[in-house]
Amino acid sequence: MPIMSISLSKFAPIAIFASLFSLGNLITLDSANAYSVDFSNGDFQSSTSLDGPAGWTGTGSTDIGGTYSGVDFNGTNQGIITTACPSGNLTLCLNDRNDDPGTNTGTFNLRTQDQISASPEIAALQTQLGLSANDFSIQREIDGTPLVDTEGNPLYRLPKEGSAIFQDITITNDNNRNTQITFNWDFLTNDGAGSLGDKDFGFISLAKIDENTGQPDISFAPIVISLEDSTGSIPTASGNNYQTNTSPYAAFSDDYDLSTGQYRVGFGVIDVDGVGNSSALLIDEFLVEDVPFEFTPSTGIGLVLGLIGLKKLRHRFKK
Ligand SMILES: [Ca+2]
Ligand SMILES: [Ca+2]
Ligand SMILES: [Ca+2]
Repeated sequence: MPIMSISLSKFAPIAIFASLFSLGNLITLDSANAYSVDFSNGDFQSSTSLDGPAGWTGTGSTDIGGTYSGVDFNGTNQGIITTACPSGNLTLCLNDRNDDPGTNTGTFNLRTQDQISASPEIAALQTQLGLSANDFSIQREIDGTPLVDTEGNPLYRLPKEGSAIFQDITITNDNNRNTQITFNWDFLTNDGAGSLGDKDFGFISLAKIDENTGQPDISFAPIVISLEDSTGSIPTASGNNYQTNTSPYAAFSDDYDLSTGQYRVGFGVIDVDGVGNSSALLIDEFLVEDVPFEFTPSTGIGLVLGLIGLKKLRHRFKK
């Protein structure tokens, strides 16, 4: 019996410590140290403006609106981005260039906006998104198999032009938490694959921006993730809707180790190899938060032991 009482009195403080440690992860005890991130209009509902103050900035053929090409996310407004020229004579879109033969010129362009160069030599779109000139030169694939030259070196796609929407998010206090980015997306295309493999792609990009200079913070390596590529045979465009929508709206969620600071999140589409046969990306329900707490077995045991410990301690004090 004496042995039993000694083990209990030693056990209780350890268990309480374990409990507080677990609760510290579950509930941020000090609100001044809570994870905090600012972004706006992630559902594209509070504003359909793309001029920046309402959340999103658009560059190239972009818009916020309802159903597009027969697709929407639960019937609500969404972000829309395409790689098609308008009719007219603009800097890149010269002489009424028709990117989608078989349709009227400008059918798949939004707000009569020119395309933005995405070639590594000019890299205008990369610069606006805080990226490096080669960040869209992703490796070529044919049906998911990476392509290499005769000496085994990887072959890269040739990005030509594109469009994007972007906004700057600010993490005021990362509190050593990872950041979870989630959104829903759909890729539509009038393009396919050529002899050199998959062509156009929709992407999300992430770059860190120096809050004082507005220039990219090179301490953070920019991230570009291809969401979907144009594959298969190239269809013949007609009507007002894109020819290929291989799957409906999909969900994306991933965790990133982002320190406190300002980040530029971009969504866009790139024409690869040539400027014709346009593609589109639809985006909705963009959300940024700290990675939600998960009740793992170890933290669960900590909580349970802590509660036992508190009960024992209270019992001892009553005695
Ligand atoms: Ca929406
Ligand atoms: Ca184009
Ligand atoms: Ca194309």
